[in-house]
Amino acid sequence: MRRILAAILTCASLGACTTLDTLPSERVAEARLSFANGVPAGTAQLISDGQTMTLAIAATGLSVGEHGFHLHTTGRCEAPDFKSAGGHLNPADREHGSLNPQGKHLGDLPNLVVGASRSTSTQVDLGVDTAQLRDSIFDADGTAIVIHAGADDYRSDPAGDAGARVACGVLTAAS
Ligand SMILES: [Cu+2]
Ligand SMILES: [Zn+2]
Repeated sequence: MRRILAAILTCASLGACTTLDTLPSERVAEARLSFANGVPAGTAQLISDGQTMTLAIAATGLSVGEHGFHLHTTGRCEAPDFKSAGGHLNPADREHGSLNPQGKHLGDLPNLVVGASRSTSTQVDLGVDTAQLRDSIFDADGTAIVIHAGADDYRSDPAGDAGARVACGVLTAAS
């Protein structure tokens, strides 16, 4: 923890926090996301500091606005609708959404917010311990990352009413 804090302070004092490699971290998995027409939509990396997991994503080519963003239960991205990725990653058998009293799914993530650049990058603390998440992500059928056309309302079961699946990528173990 002290090392992480030191790294954050260092990067704050340098005025640049764009790289992750200043943190004591291990790349656990990565994904390349594509739109239904095959055009690249960005990359995601799953990073562990040994205790927690962070998902870092950089996406591009999205429409302006908020986009639902989830881990889906099956690591298969078949265009055009990406239904092959299944529902949200949900090993604890909860309902969808952080605003749902019965929620939330392990795969529920905050909406991506996209401005005029049509691009976005963010990091999400997944809030679970590393071992549990590894087991869920690297289960027999793998895991996909999906970006939706619309915003997730964090409430509507089972998928937040976030609309069509516009981009998808399969998480693979980092080499
Ligand atoms: Cu989704
Ligand atoms: Zn969900």
